[in-house]
Amino acid sequence: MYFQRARLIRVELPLLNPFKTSYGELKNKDFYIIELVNQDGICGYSELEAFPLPDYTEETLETAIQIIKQHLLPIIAQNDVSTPEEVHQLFAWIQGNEMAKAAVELAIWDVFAKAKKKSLASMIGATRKSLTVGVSIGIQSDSTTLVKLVEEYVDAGYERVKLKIKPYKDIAFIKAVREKFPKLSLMADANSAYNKEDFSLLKELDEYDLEMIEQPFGTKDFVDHAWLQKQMKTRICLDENIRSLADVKQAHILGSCQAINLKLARVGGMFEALEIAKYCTKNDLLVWCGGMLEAGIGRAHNVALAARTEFNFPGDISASNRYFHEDIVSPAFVLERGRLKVPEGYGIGVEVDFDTLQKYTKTIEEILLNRGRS
Ligand code: OSB
Ligand code: MG
Repeated sequence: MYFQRARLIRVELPLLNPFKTSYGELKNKDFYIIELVNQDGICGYSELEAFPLPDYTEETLETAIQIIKQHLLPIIAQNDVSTPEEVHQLFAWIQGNEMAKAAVELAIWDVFAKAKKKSLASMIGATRKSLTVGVSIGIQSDSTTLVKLVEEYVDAGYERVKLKIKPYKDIAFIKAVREKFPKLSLMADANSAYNKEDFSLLKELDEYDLEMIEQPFGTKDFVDHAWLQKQMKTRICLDENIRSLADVKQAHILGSCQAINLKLARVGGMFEALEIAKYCTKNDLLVWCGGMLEAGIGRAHNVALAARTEFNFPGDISASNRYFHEDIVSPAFVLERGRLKVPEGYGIGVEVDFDTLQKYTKTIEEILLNRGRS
C-alpha cells in the first residue's frame, strides 16, 4: 500500500466545562485531525492528541505537527507499507515524539482496516461488543459541587469515577465523595503534584478504599514511586511515566506501580500499546485504557483497544456528551445502560461529520505524498 496525500485539519472544539488538573486548565479541545488517503482513495483518520502547552508531556501541538510534516509524512511518502505494524519500525529511528508518531500510525491502522473491510477492533483482535466505562472529573471549587457532579455521572451510568487531586485539594474532596458513595469504584489522579514530603497526605488517602492513585510523583520517577507503593495498600498507577514497553518493564521490575494507564497517543500508537497490554496481562499488572479528552475519532481508537480482553477495568472513555456539545463523528458515542458500543463498521467504524467539523476548523493543510510515483 502507498499513500497519495494527507490533510492536517486544525480543530478547536469548545469543552462543555473547563477541565482542571493539578497543573492547569483546558477550555477547548485543541487538536489536529490527520487524514491519510491511500492509492485506492481509502481515507484513514486519527487525532493528534498533543496539548497546546508542554505540561502533560514534552510534546505540544506545534512540535508534533512539525515532526509529522518534516519527518513522519516523508517516511510514509518514501515507503510502501504492507502491514500497519511496519509503521512502528519505520518510525523507530526517531526518538520520542510519541504523540506525533501515534497520530500517523493510527490513521494508517484505520486505512488498513477499511481496505480489509474489517472493523479496527476486529483487526487488532478485540472481541468485546461493548464496554463499561469510567469518567474523569477535574478539580472543583469545593466538595459540595464535586459531590453533585459525581452524582450526575453515576446517575448517567458511569461505573467508575476518577477524581483529579493535588495537595490540599485531596482529602476533603475524596472524603466527601466516599461518604456519599460508600461502594463506588473510585480513584484519584494527581498528575505528578506530590513528592516524598507529602507522604502523610498520600497515607491518608490510603484509607478511602480507592481503586488506585494515579501518577502521584514526577513523570520521570520510578524509584520514589516504588518506595511509595511498598508503603501503600492502594495500587499506584503510572500514566505520564509510561511512553513505551521498556517503561512498563522498568516499573514492573522496580515495583513502581501495580496498574498502568495505557494511552495510545502517549506510547506512540497501536503497535506499542498492544505489546504493553500483553506484557501487563502476563505479569499481573492491571492495564486499562486512559483518555486525553479525545473527540470522536480518538475515542473510536480507544474503544477498539479497550475491546481487547486484556482490559478488565473501565477506561477513561466517556460518551461524546461528557466533554462536547456536539462531536465531530457520526454516530457520536452514547452511554447505554452504562456501556459504550464497540463500532462494527469498517475501520474506526464511525464517519467523520464534516458539516459539524467545518464549524470548528481553524485551518486545513494538504500535503501530497506520491510525488515521483506513477
Ligand atoms: O492524566 O489521565 C490524565 C486528560 C488530559 C490529560 C491527562 C489526563 C486526562 C484525563 C481525562 O484524566 C481522561 C479523559 O476523560 O479523556
Ligand atoms: Mg492521568
